[in-house]
Amino acid sequence: MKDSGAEKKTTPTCVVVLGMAGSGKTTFVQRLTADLHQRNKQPYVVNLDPACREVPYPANIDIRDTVNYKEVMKQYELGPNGGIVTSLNLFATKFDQVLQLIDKRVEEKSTEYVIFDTPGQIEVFTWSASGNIITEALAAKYPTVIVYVMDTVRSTKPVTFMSNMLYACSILYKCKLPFVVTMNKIDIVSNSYAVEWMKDFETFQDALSGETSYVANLAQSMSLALDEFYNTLNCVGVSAMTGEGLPEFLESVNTARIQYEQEYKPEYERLLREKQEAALGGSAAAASKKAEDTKEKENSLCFSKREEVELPKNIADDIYLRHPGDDEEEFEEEEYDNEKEEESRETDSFNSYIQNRQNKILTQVENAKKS
Ligand SMILES: Nc1nc2c(ncn2[C@@H]2O[C@H](COP(=O)(O)OP(=O)(O)O)[C@@H](O)[C@H]2O)c(=O)[nH]1
Ligand SMILES: [Mg+2]
Repeated sequence: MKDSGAEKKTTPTCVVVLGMAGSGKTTFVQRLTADLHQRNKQPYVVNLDPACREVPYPANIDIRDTVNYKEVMKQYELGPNGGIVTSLNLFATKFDQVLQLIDKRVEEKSTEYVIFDTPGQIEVFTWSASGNIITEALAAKYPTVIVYVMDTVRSTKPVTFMSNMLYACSILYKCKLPFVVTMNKIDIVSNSYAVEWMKDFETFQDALSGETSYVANLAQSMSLALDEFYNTLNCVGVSAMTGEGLPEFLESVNTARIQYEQEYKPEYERLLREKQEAALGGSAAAASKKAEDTKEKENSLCFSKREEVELPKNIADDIYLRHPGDDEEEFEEEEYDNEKEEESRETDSFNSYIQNRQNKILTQVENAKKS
């Protein structure tokens, strides 16, 4: 790895690890954390998965210490997915405090990497307001890199590979942050097939030609579009299990950090300047109204979308937030009983049907009596 220099010591790179469920995000964060500790570069690690049973690495901040996702599910009658999304939304509203903790750590100790493990289901993070808030808030302050973990074993079919790449591409266009595609599990299947497909368009077309399904034509056209995406992509093969490929991965993160400095940051600053100039150009009255509207928001970097976060209407502030290490509050392990809930819903609707029916008959009898 290149020497990071004095500046880098005080400005860590935020590494946000995303990927499909089971691609190996948590295992990869565990391996990366252990590797960095060995290199005497203690990272700052944040777990953003509220439904993770056990976090297999030493997390400096763990969402589970703040939001109890099972309690959120119970109180708002949400299913497991709703519970996870709402928990992350709740956490995102407090993200300014997370930033303060990171700042504090960076001041106290040289920290090269701040690593974020995200929820198992990718869309919880990528298609929710909270994912946006978190990445935007981080990227406004620190060099931030998205690490897209891809399961090499599950992507050997050309169409599956392409679907995975399209997903990666959509995240790239959505967040516009530098990207490292991390092809994981190379201890089982080498990622060389994927590298070949990405480098040589014709090889991929050949692989696709064996495809007989109706999507084959669509896949061929899509792969043309993806060709451009592949050209500029940082791509690396790793094994979260054995640690293979980690030095190359750190190199890629370094390259992505440079891309952040050279591309993302100037663009971000340009947009910020434009916004400030527009605000100055407006009438004094409009400006003062705006200032009033954003008074509270200005103190934090993650204000921009706070109002977009969907929270249950009857939520009382902090009701589900508890403090790290408050072990007495340990939530009882209790399986969410879908069947029971379904049954109770069915009973309710049956009862209301009977009630309606009774009312109808009574009205008919009354009418018959009258006539
Ligand atoms: N062989 C192998 N298995 C892996 C690797 N990375 C993760 N796994 C396994 O893949 C499964 C899912 O991993 P996990 O980290 O929980 O995935 P997540 O949902 O993305 O966080 C687990 O059974 C891991 O042991 C790897 O590099 N090689
Ligand atoms: Mg995980």
